[in-house]
Amino acid sequence: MFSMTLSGGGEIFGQAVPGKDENIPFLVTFGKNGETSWGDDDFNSIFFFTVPKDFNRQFYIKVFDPDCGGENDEIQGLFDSKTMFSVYGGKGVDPDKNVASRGLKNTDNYKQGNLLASKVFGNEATYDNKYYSFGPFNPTEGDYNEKWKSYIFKIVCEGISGDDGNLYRYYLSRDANNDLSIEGANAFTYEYTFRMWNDNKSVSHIYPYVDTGIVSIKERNFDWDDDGVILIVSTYKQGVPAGVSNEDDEKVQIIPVEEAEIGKSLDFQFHKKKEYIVKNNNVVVSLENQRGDALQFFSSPIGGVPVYQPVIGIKKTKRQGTNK
Ligand SMILES: [Ca+2]
Ligand SMILES: [Ca+2]
Ligand SMILES: [Ca+2]
Ligand SMILES: [Ca+2]
Repeated sequence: MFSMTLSGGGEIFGQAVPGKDENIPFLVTFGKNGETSWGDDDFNSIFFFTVPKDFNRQFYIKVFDPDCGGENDEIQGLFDSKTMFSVYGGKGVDPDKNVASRGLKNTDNYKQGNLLASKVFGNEATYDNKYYSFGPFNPTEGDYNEKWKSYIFKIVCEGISGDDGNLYRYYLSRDANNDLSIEGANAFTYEYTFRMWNDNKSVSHIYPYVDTGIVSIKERNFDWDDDGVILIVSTYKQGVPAGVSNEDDEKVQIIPVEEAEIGKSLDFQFHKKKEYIVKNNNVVVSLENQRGDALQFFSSPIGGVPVYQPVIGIKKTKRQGTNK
């Protein structure tokens, strides 16, 4: 069960988004006049933060480099984009209870919940390469989820005008001016739009959690620019290659899940192309189970980073659909 994993797992510090183990430099959201061929298919991004109910102090949701200009960001012509970040709490936020909150379909009203804070950023030196802190928030302002024993908050990033790419990161912190994590907190999303490193030796990771009842996963990647290989690693899979997309297209494939992978995280590994550097590659990844329900990616993998464990002398169960 999820709640057991969270509490029994001990030290989960998933407050940095992208997470420490993910090795992803930035999230990216383009202005709504951007081209999807630049790597963002919907010009918005939704992340959830979970704060355990035992934590009873105020906290902040910090955004690093919220502006679109100066350092880090992707210019198209000139910097003329505006990006709005909005924090939501209260009823309607919990994506378990309210599927629209996941924002996977463009028609979904993903802004349900109480708007706690919101700010629009343009090309502003004040916030360039610096943090802006939303908050303080009280944990009880979140949407309580009994299964996770946590309050859930949502932060929505929208490229409301312009065409440039805003690169940024989040951090959930006990302090406005320092990065002080909250024990047992975590962050997750359903659709991950991120920037790859401009380094052909780098490997980035995302860690979806395989809950009870999942027998297969439909994986979609968009605008991968044919940038090397995507491998799926778990305690059971040594490295199953996934189909890769190219320019402004998507690749979808079904990956069977084994009994041994239930209740753990998978490791989707993004190995950049070795022959030459695909520069400024932005990519979108989303997953759903066999019932069409979206799977979460946790910034801090539930149960830790999965390591392949060869099965020796034990008959494998459920061999169907084993990939080559
Ligand atoms: Ca910047
Ligand atoms: Ca522009
Ligand atoms: Ca930025
Ligand atoms: Ca791309």
